[in-house]
Amino acid sequence: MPSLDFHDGVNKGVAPVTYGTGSRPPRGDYAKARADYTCEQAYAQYTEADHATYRRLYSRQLQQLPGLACDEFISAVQQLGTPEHIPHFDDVSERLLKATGWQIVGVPGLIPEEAFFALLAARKFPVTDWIRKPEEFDYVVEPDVFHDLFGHVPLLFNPVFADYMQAYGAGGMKASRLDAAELLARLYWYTVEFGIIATPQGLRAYGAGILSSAGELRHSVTSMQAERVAFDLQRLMRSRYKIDSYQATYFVIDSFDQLFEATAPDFTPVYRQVRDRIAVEGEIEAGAVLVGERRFSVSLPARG
Ligand code: HBI
Ligand code: FE
Repeated sequence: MPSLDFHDGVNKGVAPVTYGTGSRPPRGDYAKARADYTCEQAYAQYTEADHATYRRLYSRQLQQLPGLACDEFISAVQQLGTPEHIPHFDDVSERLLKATGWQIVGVPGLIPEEAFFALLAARKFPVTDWIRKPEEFDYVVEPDVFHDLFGHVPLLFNPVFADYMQAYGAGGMKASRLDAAELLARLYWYTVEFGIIATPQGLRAYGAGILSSAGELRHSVTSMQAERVAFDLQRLMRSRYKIDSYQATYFVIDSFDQLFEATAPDFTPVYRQVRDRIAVEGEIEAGAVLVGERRFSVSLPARG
């Protein structure tokens, strides 16, 4: 993800954070956050309109899942509880703790990388507590409770993916020391946020950015306009990504085991090799395909 920018004088508590270098202040109330950036879910502050927004987003997304989302996601999504209102984080946590030892914790919005990695390494997934306004129904700039909860939490019920996320957090704490945060952020972006998995039934989405997006879900799996290449750690780390449009390239894994195993070894030599290669050949632009690279073809699902 792009570098995080600290804003002074916006709030009194811990420093708030936004993506990129924009000057727009983040929306969350960072004054209520603890030192580790977590906060209580201000449940009583949700209005009936907030719950209605969640309900509408959930139902629009749910009906799109068959044939586009991976089975692991579809079978776990009901663990979020009733689609009728924004879930209580504590209820979801209780089920998640039993399934994979993960918990969800409230946060006011984006948090600094170090704090984010530390939470993941402790098997705690930060979930933004506020929800988008009705006028942002189709697109919200900062992640909100719908993206964080609906997009990210179902796969945390999968044991292999859950371990991958924890390992990512631990690796992140180390990457900060090795000055490799940007390379590691690409891994997060192209897997956790925008990952695609190949199944016997065809390509399916597992990335939260795709699964919480009304338009990108179909685009990522079926559009002829997008490139889909096999997951390759070093190729991925050399690849730039888009933050303001659908992805031009998606990386396809064969299984969550493959993802976990490919990312288990120490990344210290990987970062060095990737940097050396970038120094010689440059970065790979989003949407670029390398000579001889295998691309996945899409099979258009039957229209129903
Ligand atoms: N904070 N709340 C929140 N959610 C994220 O997804 C998030 C973050 N802070 C940092 C961050 N993501 C990125 O730096 C990731 O690269 C890894
Ligand atoms: Fe996300």
